[in-house]
Amino acid sequence: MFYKQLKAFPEGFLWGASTSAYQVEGAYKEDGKGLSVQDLHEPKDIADFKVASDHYHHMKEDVKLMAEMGMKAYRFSIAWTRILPDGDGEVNEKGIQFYNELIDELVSYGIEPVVTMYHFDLPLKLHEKGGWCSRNTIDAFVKYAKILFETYGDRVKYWLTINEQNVMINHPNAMNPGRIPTKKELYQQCHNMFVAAAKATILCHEMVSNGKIGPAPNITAIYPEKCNPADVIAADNWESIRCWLYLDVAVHGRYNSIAWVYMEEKGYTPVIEDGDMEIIAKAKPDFIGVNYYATATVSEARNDGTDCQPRNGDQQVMIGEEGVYRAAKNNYLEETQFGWLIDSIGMRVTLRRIYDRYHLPMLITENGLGAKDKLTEDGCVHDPYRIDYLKRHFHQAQLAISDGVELIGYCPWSFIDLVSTHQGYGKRYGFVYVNRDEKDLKNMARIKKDSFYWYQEVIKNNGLSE
Ligand code: BGP
Repeated sequence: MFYKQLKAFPEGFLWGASTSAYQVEGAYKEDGKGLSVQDLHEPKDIADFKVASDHYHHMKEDVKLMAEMGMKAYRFSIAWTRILPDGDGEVNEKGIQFYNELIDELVSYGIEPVVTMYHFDLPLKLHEKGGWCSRNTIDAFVKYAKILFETYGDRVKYWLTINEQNVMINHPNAMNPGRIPTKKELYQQCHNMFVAAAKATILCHEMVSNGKIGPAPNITAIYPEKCNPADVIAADNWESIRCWLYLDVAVHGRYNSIAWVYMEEKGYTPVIEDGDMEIIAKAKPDFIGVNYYATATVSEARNDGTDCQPRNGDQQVMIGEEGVYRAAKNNYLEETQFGWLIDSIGMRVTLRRIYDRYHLPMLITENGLGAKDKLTEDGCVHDPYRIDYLKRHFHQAQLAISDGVELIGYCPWSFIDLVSTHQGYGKRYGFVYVNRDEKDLKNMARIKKDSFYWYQEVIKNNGLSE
């Protein structure tokens, strides 16, 4: 086997964990919060996002647990609708106060706040006025961004603009209650998000001293099924359309030619207004947030009406696109209980590809294992599968660092159990168990899983001990 000298995780490495507002907070219309598109979204037969893990009412207890685990960073999102209930109208002081208290609490324990400005929860009022298809949403986002930088910029140095813009474009169901937009509309939404994120990036640099800001897309290496060159082209194309498009615009300030030609051929090109590309080119991210779960494997499209074969609606499962690519099986990889591939080496591949293309520091903003965890009679949650999963991925992260990749931190999904986008509490990711299930809210007690204690050791040692 090829010998590789392992480098240590750098000093000050941001070992952390992630959540997002609508999946963890609950209190969906308390203290002046407006509704977001997620508050209308009630996944079939499963818990909705209205109570979630009730973090809104357990905030101090939760942050104490973060400190006990030793977390150096906490990546969370701010609910736009707590700050501006209508998306662009009056400011809600109680919402401002909640995040002030959360940030103060984190800082008091020496935990670095890493804030996602927008994680799937567009204010419903903006959605009703056209959502991201409308340029007004760009202005609303800029107004919201100014408030965030002004209010929290003294304590928050790490900012993420938009979570998984590429997932919102490729899997629009959950973000668009009512009619699903056409692809043409989706690529217009996408362009408008690029402009909004670019404006926020420029503002952050103007308003937050030492502020660092970047995008947080869901990136994954795409493998060709065979060494058949036609499969390689299909994999290249899909990687450019699904992944690089989003980082090329954010970092290089331009659409890549493969994605642009794809949009032209399909009739999806967005309207680009005068000045948009200048703003996009001027905005320079400081780092890249990477959500990585699994690689995908594809083969050449047949273009015979069978390329798209929907399996389930999950964001991580590729389904194919007519004339573009076919989803293929990768016999080298195992799957989770939910059909997501487990590919730790693929994470190293992905990180290397990103670094080669952009040469920016990276922060892993999501990665983790969704499983059907059980609270056992001994009052514990034994999750050796999660420990095994993370161990393998941490090892590959260390190998990537040893390859020269600049990795500044690792925030697994998720700090605590929260509502999964499709499977409610039947699919858990946390280091901390929340004692509730789909229908029964029980007592919402927080219970440390075995992985909690394991991760605590990893953080203490600044890496894996074996
Ligand atoms: C990412 C999202 C997260 C989170 C995670 C796990 O795509 O950014 O919000 O939900 O996936 O996904 P799921 O809950 O579907 O298992």
